[in-house]
Amino acid sequence: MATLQDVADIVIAGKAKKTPGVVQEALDAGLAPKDILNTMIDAMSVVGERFSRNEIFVPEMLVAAKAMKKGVDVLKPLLSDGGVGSMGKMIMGTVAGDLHDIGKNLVIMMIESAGFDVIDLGVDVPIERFLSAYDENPDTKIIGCSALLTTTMPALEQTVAAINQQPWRGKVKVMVGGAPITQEFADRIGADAYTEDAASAAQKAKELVS
Ligand code: B1M
Repeated sequence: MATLQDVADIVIAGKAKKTPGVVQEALDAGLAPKDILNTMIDAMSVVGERFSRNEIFVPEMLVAAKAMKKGVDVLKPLLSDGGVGSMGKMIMGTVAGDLHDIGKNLVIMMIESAGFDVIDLGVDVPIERFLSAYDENPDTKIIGCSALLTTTMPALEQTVAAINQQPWRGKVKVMVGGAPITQEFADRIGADAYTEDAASAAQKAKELVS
């Protein structure tokens, strides 16, 4: 029987092969999927703090991220309600220069669960790719952009600025998020919405299209 502490420990240790088993054991012990997910998110914060203190380095961050992804895979069917596409299309990507995708993937998972059909552009997405994805999918209701580094906040600003210049801007909502982003920053760069986490992103997406 695994505890939440076991889940945190296995993610922090970056044991990607063992993580699914520990997550499954935690579920079998009756722990709630949302609590297990939040534990993994908190574990990534611990990893980040250790990185900031130079106690660990990029490879350790990378293996922790892989472990978390494997754990999320186990939870995915339990966290999403399988809603498909009824709310319309959303384009999502992490902005140019930024390789972080765990947060974006969680947002996608929750937004799909809310009934959106998500086009995932991946990480390090150039401005032109956000624009061409809209051209390929002109029925898109929302474009979502993640930025997880303070150094990629300018790329987020430039991406939103480019979207704001498009003739189709009035037909689409722009949503932004990521650890360094604030409501104030989102307002300043001309985004329509900002949310702090994946659950509120799904809620906000529903509000934006209603
Ligand atoms: Co990086 N990294 N990293 N990293 N990394 C951080 C972000 C950092 C805070 C660590 C630290 O120093 N404490 C720091 C940034 C500091 C800063 O910005 N000033 C940092 C750094 C410095 C770097 C490198 C520069 C390190 C280096 O090379 N020297 C490098 C940059 C690479 C690049 O992108 N160009 C780098 C690399 C990496 C790895 C590749 C090793 C790996 C990423 C692997 C991957 O994602 N596949 C990694 C990791 C794992 C982290 C930490 C440890 C964890 C990130 C994470 O997944 N968090 C992170 C430390 C930390 O976060 N405390 C760190 C969990 C995730 C669920 O949270 O991403 O915030 P988050 O997403 C949330 C919300 O932000 C929100 O909802 C999500 C779910 O609740 N959200 C949205 C996100 N997008 C949204 C969009 C929305 C709405 C909400 O609407 C559209």
